[in-house]
Amino acid sequence: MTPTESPVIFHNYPQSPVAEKVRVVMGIKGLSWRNVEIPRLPPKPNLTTLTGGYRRTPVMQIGADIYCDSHCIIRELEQRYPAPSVMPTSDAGLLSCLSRWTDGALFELSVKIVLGASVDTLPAEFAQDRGRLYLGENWAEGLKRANAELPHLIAQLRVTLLWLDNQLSDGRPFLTGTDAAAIDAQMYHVVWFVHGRWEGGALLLREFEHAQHWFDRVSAIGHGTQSDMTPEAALAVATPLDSVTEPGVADHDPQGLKVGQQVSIAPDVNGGEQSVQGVLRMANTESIAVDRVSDIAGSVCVHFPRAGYRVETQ
Ligand SMILES: N[C@@H](CCC(=O)N[C@@H](CS)C(=O)NCC(=O)O)C(=O)O
Repeated sequence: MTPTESPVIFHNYPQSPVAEKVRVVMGIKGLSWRNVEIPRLPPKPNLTTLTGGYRRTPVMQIGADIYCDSHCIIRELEQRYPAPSVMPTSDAGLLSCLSRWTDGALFELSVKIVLGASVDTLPAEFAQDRGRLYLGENWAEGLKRANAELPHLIAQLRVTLLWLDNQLSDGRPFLTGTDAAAIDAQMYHVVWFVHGRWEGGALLLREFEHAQHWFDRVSAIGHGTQSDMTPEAALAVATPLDSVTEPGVADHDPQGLKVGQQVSIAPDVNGGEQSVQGVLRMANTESIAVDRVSDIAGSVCVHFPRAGYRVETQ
């Protein structure tokens, strides 16, 4: 199989809101893709053998290139499949800034609402895993606090729904105008999560007529065309292939990164996560990629965004 024939392989699970964000982007682009279902809780050996330890959801694989984080995935999809664009207006820079908020603070708010509201019914193992990932070392305390201050958290989210409603009140179908954009998916994944997983979510959204219609419209976009693939088959796709990523470090790298250097990369949050070790292959302002050897899939190149990730040199 030549690299250009390699399918988009999406490692995810149905309940993941961050995966839903990317599934909607694949829907906007009308892509055909292969679906590999991964476990909701670690260990995820068939995933981490590809990523080198990154355990979050989702991860995209194209041949021997592995893309971690929805920001990195959406950027790569836009480059490989530019039409239709998910940046259909001339606001790409501003919308990227806004997406740091939807994917960061706004998503974390929705996590607190969903976990805080279900604190008494969450399976212990799930509470411990997601608590530590999103609420730090004192996660048990954090869960209790989220439960106690639920009305405050909902008041915070309600403001965003009002802003969405205002943006859509001139009758535009999508947030930036007539065409669906990445920012629709980035806003939608938070609303989808709260709507589906907090019992008051549907009622809250119904307060905002334009936002409700927009939610239904984005939901009708669908996910493109997906077909299931086993994790073993996904690993076998990578085995005979090499990464198609051009090596090189762009000028003025603030960390002085160099091709061939050993680096470790991890989300720059206190989530108790393992860092990914590898040999630097490519770095520029927005992205970084390392070469590593998977014990099952052979040589792979693992990509991350620079924004929100800490790169350490050894
Ligand atoms: N910044 C990451 C966040 C990913 C994230 O936190 N995903 C959640 C699922 S929605 C997760 O990884 N949960 C733990 C897991 O799936 O193991 C991205 O945009 O991809």
